[in-house]
Amino acid sequence: MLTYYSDDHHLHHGKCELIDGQLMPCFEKPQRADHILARVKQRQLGEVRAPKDFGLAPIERIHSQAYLQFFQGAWTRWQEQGGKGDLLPFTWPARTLRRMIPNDLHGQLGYYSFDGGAPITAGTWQAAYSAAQVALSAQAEIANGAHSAFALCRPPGHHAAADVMGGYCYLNNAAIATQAFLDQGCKKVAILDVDYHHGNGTQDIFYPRSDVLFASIHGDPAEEFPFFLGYADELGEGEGKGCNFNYPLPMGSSWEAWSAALEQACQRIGEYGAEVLVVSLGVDTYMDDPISQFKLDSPDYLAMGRRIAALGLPTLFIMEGGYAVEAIGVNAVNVLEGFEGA
Ligand code: SP5
Ligand code: ZN
Repeated sequence: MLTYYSDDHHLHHGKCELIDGQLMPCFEKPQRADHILARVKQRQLGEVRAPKDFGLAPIERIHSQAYLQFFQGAWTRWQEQGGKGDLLPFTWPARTLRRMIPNDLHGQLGYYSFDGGAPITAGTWQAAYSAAQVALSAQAEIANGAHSAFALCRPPGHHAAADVMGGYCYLNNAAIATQAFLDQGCKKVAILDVDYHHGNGTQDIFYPRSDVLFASIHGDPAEEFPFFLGYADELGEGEGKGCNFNYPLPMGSSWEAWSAALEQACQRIGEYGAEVLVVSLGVDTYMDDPISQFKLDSPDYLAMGRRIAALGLPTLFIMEGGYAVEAIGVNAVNVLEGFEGA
């Protein structure tokens, strides 16, 4: 299968994040994509192509103008203020406060984010913009008849909502690609989110809609980030009722429990009658992942790919999380090789 990839991801390299009370080097770092790319080449998965530029229009189909303008201009504003270090939020409009859009940069940053895990650096906008173009380029490949394609996106996207960044995510690559399929005439798209964390941004974007089915297998939000979305009783609203399926699993879950959830998710996707499948491919379900609590092993990712392939749908794989950098290439490419029947 073809891989789309842009070196621009190197432009985004945040310095630190708060983990268990300590400032740690960002887990979401450039070496992640470098390792995956190396494995794609080593396994000769297929040609690696640079993305085309589809411009802002397909991104604006998902993200609000105000949010995009804020994100695109935030670093320059920070520099004009003499800002040192990464731009990070420190106050959010929690339940007791009003949802004002203040004038101040940090006030606006709080308004447009839900956690302190998405630092804005000099190159963050360009890296995120290029990641969205990578997703759109792989999407176009499938729209033009390919059975599968791999968007090696970085930074990831599934925690980003229409006007909210967080969880290492800025632009929702999977949602942008999904909307592109619909805008090109597809009637029903399914998104399967296998990242360890619930894809809260993707769920929120499509929650009231029946043209997208969202299914996510993840650490129980009662115990795990993002905590405030991803419970099993979230089934969609309005026309979207019955088009959202969450499979929260306990900490320590291994392939046995995980694959049972995958079976149920695949059942739903089959019943839904999707024309295309978008996979939010996170491999932070791996046993040695430094911030996650599932116990999948490398061969399990081959089985994951085989089960996804059995749906028989044209499938767009979009890279999300995975922080055990030494194994991330093997695990991500194992899904793709399993899919291809290798
Ligand atoms: C795309 C993606 O995978 N984003 C994940 C963002 C997770 N951020 C919160 C991390 C909290 C980690 N807590 C780990 C405790 C380890 N002792
Ligand atoms: Zn994740």
